[in-house]
Amino acid sequence: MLGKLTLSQIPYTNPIIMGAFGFMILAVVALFALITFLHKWKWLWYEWLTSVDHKKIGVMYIIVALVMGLRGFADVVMMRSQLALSFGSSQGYLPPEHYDQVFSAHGVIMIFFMAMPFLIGLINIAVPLQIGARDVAFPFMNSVSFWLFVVGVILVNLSLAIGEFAQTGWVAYPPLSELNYSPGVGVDYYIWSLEIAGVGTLLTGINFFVTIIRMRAPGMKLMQMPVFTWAALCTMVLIIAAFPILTVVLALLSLDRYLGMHFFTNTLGGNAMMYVNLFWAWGHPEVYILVLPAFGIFSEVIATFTGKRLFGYTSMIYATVVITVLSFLVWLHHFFTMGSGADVNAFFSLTTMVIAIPTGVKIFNWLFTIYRGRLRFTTPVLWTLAFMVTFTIGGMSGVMLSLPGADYVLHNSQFLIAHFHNTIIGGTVFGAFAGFAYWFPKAYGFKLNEKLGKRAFWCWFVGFYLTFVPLYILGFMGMTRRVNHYDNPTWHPLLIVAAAGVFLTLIGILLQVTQVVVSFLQRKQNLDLTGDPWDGRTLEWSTSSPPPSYNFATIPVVTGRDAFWEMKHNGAVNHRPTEYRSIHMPKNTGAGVFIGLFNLALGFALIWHIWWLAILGLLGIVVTLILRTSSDNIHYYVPAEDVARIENERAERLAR
Ligand SMILES: [Cu+2]
Repeated sequence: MLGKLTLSQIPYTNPIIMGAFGFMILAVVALFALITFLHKWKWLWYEWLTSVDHKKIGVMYIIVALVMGLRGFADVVMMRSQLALSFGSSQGYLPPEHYDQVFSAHGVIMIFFMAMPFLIGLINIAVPLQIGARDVAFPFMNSVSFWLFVVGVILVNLSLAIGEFAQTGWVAYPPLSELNYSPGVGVDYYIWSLEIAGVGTLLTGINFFVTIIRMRAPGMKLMQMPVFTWAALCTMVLIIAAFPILTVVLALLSLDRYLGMHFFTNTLGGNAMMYVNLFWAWGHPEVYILVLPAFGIFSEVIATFTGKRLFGYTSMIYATVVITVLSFLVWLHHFFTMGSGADVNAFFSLTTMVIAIPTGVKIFNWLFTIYRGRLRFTTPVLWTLAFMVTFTIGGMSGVMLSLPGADYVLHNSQFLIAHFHNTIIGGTVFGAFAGFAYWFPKAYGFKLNEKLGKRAFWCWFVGFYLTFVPLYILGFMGMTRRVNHYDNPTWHPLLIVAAAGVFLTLIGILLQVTQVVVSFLQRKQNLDLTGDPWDGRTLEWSTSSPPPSYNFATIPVVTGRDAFWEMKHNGAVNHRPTEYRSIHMPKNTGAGVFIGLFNLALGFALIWHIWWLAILGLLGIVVTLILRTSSDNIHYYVPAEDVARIENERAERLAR
């Protein structure tokens, strides 16, 4: 009846896991109680959970990503404290089978359920506004994408206390991830949480690709699009081209595990290295899916806060396109040690080094934009400057690793850990935080508290170097990744320093949480009445904050790059239409939530081999899709008088 699921699968003897899961359940119950107490269930359902509005879907992505960021960081605290304690005779407090799950979950969560959705959230909020559109091309599909992501989040968190998570690292290389070495459900949680969330990501890729190509305001040519929109477009191309590879390689692994096939097994013709090749054929484009949007954010921030047009716009765009193409030609640098021969290694070494060139072009374009600009040191700017220093160091250690000779020594060492955290934290995380502070007033109508923002920044910045510089050194000292205990005395002091860095970063995170809470409490003082709190250059700043559901009462006509800047300086910004028209908009729908619920049932059932539930889940998905796509009650009109009232109120506010 319940397949593999029995009570013995609950690790109730493990106090750490039970404590963590108990805390999670408590937090959820407290949240539900608060919503009930505030009578907000109806509001939550009709205004948010069923929303097809890109702005609201974006906010929901970011909220879930932030919560998962806290979860992923809890894993960091566990790993660093374990390594600070587990020296010599002390085994620390995390046994190997638990420690392995912690670093595997940390990698999966931070990449799939924190960094990527954070950026997709920012893209959801900003891109349709930047191109002068009222929504994305497929609003319903956008809602489905979001809920498939949430299903992945729920499955990963359920694995904490119902069964186990993978103990394979975030890459789940076979043969370790095959059934004979991982007989538990951990790898199946890994497979289905990523397969389901991955389909959501692919749908997002298609959605925004079509939106950017087809829904730009009249006059906005490709080479007049904001840089962030260009970065988003290239990111969507990467998603559309790369994510199907991940879907297929995980499907093949599941065929090995469920049907005893031999794609990646040691025996009967299986080839584990085929998995590794396919995984990284997706994996390296994935790292650019993570960093290209951040590059776009930095470009927007620097142009806005220097009050200058971005230097080298065209070369910036070409650099992004070149990186997009090259990112498919370097994957083997993740396993030079496979022994594929000097010629093959040399090719992938060269292509990897070449990527440094377009990245360098970007760094110089940002520097030349700052040069002679009136730089305002706001929090988004601090994250951007920190990125430029930190990412450059990460890039340089990447070039070191791109030398097969050096990589043979440093592969899978702590040096590698330091390198990819250097690029992902220095690039993606700093970028996400810059974008969060930059577009927060647009989404919420008030600015974040700058003082707390700056204190959090400095804790993160110093904490980052305290944590990862020791790991670079430990890599040279021969410490490998994924060890939970060691007895080399020379490593211990460095691991203590790294642990101190993590605790300083933790203070930074607590300050960020405080910043959001305090900003909400002080929102009346920081209201953004103009919709243009930073004296912006692109179209999103031409709307009120938050923008009305229809974004633009009349679709703007674009006459050049930095469209809003043009409008502010040629007076078009003051133009008001003589009359407003009613606006055709998509209706909110619960179908996205139900497709999510049925996918959750399907995923959970596949993990635990509860076949009847899997069939029910699949049926539910199909029926919901048929009902939704055959319904014609999916649009509504915002009446012209409502539009006029909203726009007049705004004009009065601006005139005051
Ligand atoms: Cu790579």
